[in-house]
Amino acid sequence: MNPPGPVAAGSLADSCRSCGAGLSLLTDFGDQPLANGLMPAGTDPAADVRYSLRLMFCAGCSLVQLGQTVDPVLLFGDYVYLTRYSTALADSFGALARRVHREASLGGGDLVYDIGCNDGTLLRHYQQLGVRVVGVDPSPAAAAAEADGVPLVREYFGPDVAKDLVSAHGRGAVAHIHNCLAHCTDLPGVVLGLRELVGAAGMVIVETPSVLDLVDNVRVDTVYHEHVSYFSMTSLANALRSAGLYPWHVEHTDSHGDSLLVYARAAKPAAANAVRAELDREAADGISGLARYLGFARDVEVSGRGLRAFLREATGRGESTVAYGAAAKATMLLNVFGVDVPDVQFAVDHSPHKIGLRIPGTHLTIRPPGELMTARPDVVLVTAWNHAEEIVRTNAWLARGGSRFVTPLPEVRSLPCPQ
Ligand code: DWN
Repeated sequence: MNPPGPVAAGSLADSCRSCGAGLSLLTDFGDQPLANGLMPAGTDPAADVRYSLRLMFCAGCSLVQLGQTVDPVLLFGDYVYLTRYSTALADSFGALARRVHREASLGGGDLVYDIGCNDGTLLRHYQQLGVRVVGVDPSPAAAAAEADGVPLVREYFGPDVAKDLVSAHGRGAVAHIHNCLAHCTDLPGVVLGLRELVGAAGMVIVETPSVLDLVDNVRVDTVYHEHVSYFSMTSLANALRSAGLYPWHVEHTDSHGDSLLVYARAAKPAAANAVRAELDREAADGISGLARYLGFARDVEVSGRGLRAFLREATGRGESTVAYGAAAKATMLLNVFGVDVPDVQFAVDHSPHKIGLRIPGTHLTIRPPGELMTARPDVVLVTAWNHAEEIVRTNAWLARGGSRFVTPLPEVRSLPCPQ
């Protein structure tokens, strides 16, 4: 197990952040470091601050959520994640902007909001389509958006910020929130704010990882302090309806395993076939019962044992392993499973905001991908598994040179060597 560091208290949630009902414990991951809390190289992992990390279930509205929250300023005040370095995700935003622009017949007079807009990747696509945009993001990533000419407000979003935005810029034809609703501690306030932004006529588009994908594919590395909520269509619909927003369409996207992409409006939809079908599927699958989630803790144990054994045997054979992608997921995988140097020697990442830093709770430093030329590891552990196809493609030379690319979850799987 990684060195125990100083433990700081988050604020304990004794009731559901969406509906207020009581919570049951699902899985206790102990004290873990902050996933994006990258540390200066050469500092001691034993000094890295840790926070309790427990998954809870609400029988009232089926929302899986964290049992405590960490101050958002600690999570996002020094945020190193920029969408543009997750190229597949950035490309998917381009396609989505063009599609919404077409299907909603957006014109120059229309306004698109993006909550948690990060470096403005999505909004820049709308700007290229001649649509007016406003982003909201309190993190340093927003500086990149501003540098690219994306108008934005550096605030933590909520109903008051929404009112100010509407009086300053007007109602939005569309309000996007991608991989951000799960980060919002004041869930009812944020959905009320979304309703305020779009009024009676506009559309809200939410993208968020699916809790069933988390449980069924043991995506334990996506459980971290930034993610306070883990949605199903059922729990998301409950949260949206509390603010008078009604889902009328849902699709699945693969930017982070399996995510829900949900379209909602203030008006009750005449027909919402895809939503109805998703809700029925989830109900048949026991989504509202604690039992549906109880196998997760055991599966996490099994996956951890498997990965540790794989890495230790490789080290035992004198083989070297390098992690690819200093993603938030990498921090959690390594810490929750107790993996560190020498079983994994270092990590590589192409984000200039991460290179030169250390993955918290571990001794792994983050180096530029170019170092693989000299290191030529026997094993490449693709910790940014949601980008595995692209990472293998851009490093085909390494695979053809004999390095084995593997993904860690739910069990260690070898990736085919590109022809
Ligand atoms: O919720 C969150 C999700 C949406 O995104 C955030 N809180 C943080 C972030 O999670 P993550 O860090 O796990 O995201 P990614 O997109 O899986 O991160 C991939 C990492 O891999 C980035 O640091 C960029 C890096 N990368 C690389 O070095 N070479 C990515 C690709 C595609 C590459 O070729």
